[in-house]
Amino acid sequence: MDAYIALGSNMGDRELNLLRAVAEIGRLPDCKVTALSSFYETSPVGVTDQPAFYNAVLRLHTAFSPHELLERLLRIETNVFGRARTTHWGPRRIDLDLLLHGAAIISDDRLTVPHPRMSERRFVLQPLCDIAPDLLHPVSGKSIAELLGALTSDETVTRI
Ligand code: A4P
Ligand code: MG
Repeated sequence: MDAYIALGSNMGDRELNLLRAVAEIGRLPDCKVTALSSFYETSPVGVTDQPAFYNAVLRLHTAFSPHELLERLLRIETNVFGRARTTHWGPRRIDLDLLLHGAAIISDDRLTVPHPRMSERRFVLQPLCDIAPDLLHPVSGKSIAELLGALTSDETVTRI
């Protein structure tokens, strides 16, 4: 199954944090990173009074179920990056979001897939479009390139 994971960092060495996270995700059992976007520097969305982020997206070939994969991602956030859950949407060394898992549509108390805010966020759609422009969003049926083209937000997203 192909899953797409968004990576974000706005604390510490942001580029190194993304590289470390890609490596850790690639080390998960029976998982293989099969595509990786460019890295982007992006203006903060939501809580705007915080440092700029680095963002990227990868494609993972995996046998994990969506919930198992989420559990592994949360474990990397905590164990590798020592992430304490403090401010919602606040600064973090790493944030790993499961964007898509095949065509799965899930919404329970632990997991929502597709990620509920992915279609409005340039910092997600631009890197996702690098690696999967023709991929169809399982709910809207629109391609990633279409979703990106429809954005009107003034978020800045600069390839680094
Ligand atoms: N959870 C449910 N569904 C998912 C999913 N698909 N992927 C649950 C990952 N997690 C999911 O996440 C809280 C809980 O969401 C998890 O325990 C999991 O069970 P969190 O990472 O602790 O909280 P958060 O990241 O502060 O909140 P959230 O809602 O994930 O925020 P977002 O949407 O990730 O936004 N601006 C820029 N430019 N770049 C960014 O990367 N990121 C955020 C965070 C805000 N602004 C940003 C960026
Ligand atoms: Mg998150």
